[in-house]
Amino acid sequence: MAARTEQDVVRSELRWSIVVGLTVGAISLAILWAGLVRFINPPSNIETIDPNSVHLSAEFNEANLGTRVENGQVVTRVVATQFSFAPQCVVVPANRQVTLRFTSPDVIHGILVTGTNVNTMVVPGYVAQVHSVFRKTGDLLMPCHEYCGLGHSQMWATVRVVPEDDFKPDADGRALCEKP
Ligand SMILES: [Cu+2]
Repeated sequence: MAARTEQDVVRSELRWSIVVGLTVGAISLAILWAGLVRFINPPSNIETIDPNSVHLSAEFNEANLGTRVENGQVVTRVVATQFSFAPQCVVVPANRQVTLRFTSPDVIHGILVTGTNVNTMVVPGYVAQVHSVFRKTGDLLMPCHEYCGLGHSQMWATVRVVPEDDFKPDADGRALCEKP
């Protein structure tokens, strides 16, 4: 075996630095692509709420949960709690921007809606907000993805995406999941 000269070592280091550079570049591109093309971003909304009185708050009281059209904007509110979501089903129109707002009165939960960019943690004391446009109609599964206790595996809800023409909020602007 030929003795390795300093030149060999330098060349080897150069090769590895190219491999590392390409890897870092690929990861950076994947992050940019997810953020700019797929709109998958960490939530940036910082908004606090008293977790002890979520059900009494103006926004997250029972009569205000679910989907509501406010000034032409579709807003969906869900409370994540051990071990269910309130409401268990929310209806949203396809191909329209929807603002989803979540909070928790007890422990940390996590929410994702399968096949969409909706994926956030729900931390007691804070309101988690995500914007999304649902392209495909049908029922999407919204499970809790943050272990929150013994009933965690039973904790999921449904996001019902309906064609825009079938999305009919009532006089109050509220839209509810119709019983199947
Ligand atoms: Cu949970």
